[in-house]
Amino acid sequence: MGEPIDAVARAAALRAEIARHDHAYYVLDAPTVPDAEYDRLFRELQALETAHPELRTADSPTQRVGGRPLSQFAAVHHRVPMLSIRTETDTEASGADAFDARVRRELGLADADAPVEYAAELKFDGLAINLRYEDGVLVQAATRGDGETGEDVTQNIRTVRAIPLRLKGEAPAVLEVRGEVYMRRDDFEQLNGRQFAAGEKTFVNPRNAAAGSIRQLDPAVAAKRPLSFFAYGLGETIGWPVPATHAEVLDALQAHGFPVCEHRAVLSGAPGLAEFHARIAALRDGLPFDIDGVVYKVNSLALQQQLGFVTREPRWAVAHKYPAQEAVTLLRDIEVQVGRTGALTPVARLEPVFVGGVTVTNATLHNQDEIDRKDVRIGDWVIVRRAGDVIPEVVAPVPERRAGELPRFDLLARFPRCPVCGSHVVRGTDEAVARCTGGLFCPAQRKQALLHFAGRRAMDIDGLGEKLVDQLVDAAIVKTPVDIYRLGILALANLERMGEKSAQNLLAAIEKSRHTTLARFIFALGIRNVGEATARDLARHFGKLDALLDVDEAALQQVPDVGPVVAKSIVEFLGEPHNREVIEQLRAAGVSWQEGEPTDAVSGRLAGRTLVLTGTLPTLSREEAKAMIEGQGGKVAGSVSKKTDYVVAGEEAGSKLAKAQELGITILDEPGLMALLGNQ
Ligand code: I6G
Repeated sequence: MGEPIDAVARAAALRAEIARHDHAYYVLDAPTVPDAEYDRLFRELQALETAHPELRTADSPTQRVGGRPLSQFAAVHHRVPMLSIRTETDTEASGADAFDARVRRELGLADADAPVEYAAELKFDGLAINLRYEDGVLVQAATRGDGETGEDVTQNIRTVRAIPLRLKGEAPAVLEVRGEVYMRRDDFEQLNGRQFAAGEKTFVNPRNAAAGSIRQLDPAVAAKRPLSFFAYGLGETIGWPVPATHAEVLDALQAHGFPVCEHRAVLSGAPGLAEFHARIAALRDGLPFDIDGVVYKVNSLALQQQLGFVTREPRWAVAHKYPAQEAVTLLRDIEVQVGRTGALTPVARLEPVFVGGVTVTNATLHNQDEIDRKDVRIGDWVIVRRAGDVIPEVVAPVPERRAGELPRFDLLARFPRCPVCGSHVVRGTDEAVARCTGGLFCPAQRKQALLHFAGRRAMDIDGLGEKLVDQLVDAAIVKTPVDIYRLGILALANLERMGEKSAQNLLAAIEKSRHTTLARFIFALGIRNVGEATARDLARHFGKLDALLDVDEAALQQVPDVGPVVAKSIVEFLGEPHNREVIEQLRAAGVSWQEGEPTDAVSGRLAGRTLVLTGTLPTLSREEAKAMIEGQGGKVAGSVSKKTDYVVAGEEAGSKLAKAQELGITILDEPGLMALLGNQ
């Protein structure tokens, strides 16, 4: 029984429309419809095909995913062998000269003859694939294998949305298109993030991720992998008008709906090739995908035929490489580098290796989480990557080369103290980074700490900016903030670009800064998580510096807006003897401020407010709640009246709660009270 004409026509129209949107989105990178509209079209087609299964054609976009898992891939014989391409490992311009000279010799050209015309493209770092279209429909996709026989990966290739399921334009009897399946770097990073979060294996680089995805036996898994594709050549063709040049072949493939990389050119002779090689080298790090070189082909297909092959490699093409961006070497040790903010970055000490054009001996490991994610251990053979000017990084270990059990690396266990200043190293519960608590004392943090100390909102030393701090620290004239107050005219005037007048101005500014406020002084100390507002709250709450110096975390949390994280930072900072020393030396050097009384009782958040407690609170005892309220200047009363501002009610609150409701008084639970106290 035939299907209703309407349904047949509608399904065909939907397939064509969805294919158009896919092409716009995945090939042209220029979406034409909102996602919701696309989804609606897709669902309509699915519904039609469910009602009329006969309408489900091989080129239907609904068929991109849905194949069953395989037990193994079938073998595919390539009707036209998939050749490999000769590589030119001389990464200099001379590599291009050598190829051009060979081509000219083989073609019997004399020096006086015209330059050869070449087509140049990028050498994408992915997996080569042959796509077979019969009567315009994708019927088979295969890997290269040994060039004669590959694996049938059609189900997985169908999931790659940039690959058309039906050719645009005139459909030849047979058209085999060759190209590279690859993964963009941003897609790769996101995929690895998702894999790690799901506790699944992460991939070493985009190439491995692409190849692994195409070799997946379960197409549902492959469908979740963000793969891309570039077409670059032909296999078998029947009934297809083959153009005269390679550049025109690429144009024709583009017209059939394939993605063809925009970075391609038709060039003249060796100088053209060398120029292309250099131009792409400059672009390389900014490309959204990895390449390992460029490909040159003699542009004329007639000349290609004349040149023919040596063994399995065409004489008319070459891949001109760039210096490899990855290499394998031995991880000898892990040390740490202390940054200007006190962050400890683990650094791999490597057996020297040539990568990305230089010899690399150190590479970053970022932080403990990254070490765990990659499972890198001292003694491992590791893959090191250096792309462009970026800092070399350890990408992954080579698990097959791990000699027996190696202990896991634990940064805090290995570096409980800062290797630069000996202060304790800590890592916040939600922080990826471990930090030195040395602050003002730690030489690694010295310049940063001094700049902060002298800043306009801190001690406000006019004229003590970045350049001067650099000079003073580099000349070892200033080590800690105290040294600023010991500066003399001689030391200053001898500095570069500093005349006597400027030196005098600076000394005057330093002198002026000696008299400050407690809030500014606390802020100037550069305690982590203590900003200007918190410093002000601390000054107001404690009134005197000595009152602050020996408090514990619980007492600190009585201060408005000071929660556990800030309280911990303060206690850690003040717990370091070096920091105490700096504070004492500053006082001894004459830095001073007006001290006051603790002021929360009159100016705390609850000053002038009356609260009533009733019932049992979930975590706070009545005494604790009372102390906290009073700590903020509030009063706790025994009964509810019109003068009551808040009633804090817990479990089994009785008549006081009823009375509060009657009087329309604001009722708080424990979290509400905490919020009121500024202690969420
Ligand atoms: O034209 C090409 C561009 C890129 C290629 C090529 C390539 O590799 C990523 N690889 C081969 C084997 C051939 N042409 C023949």
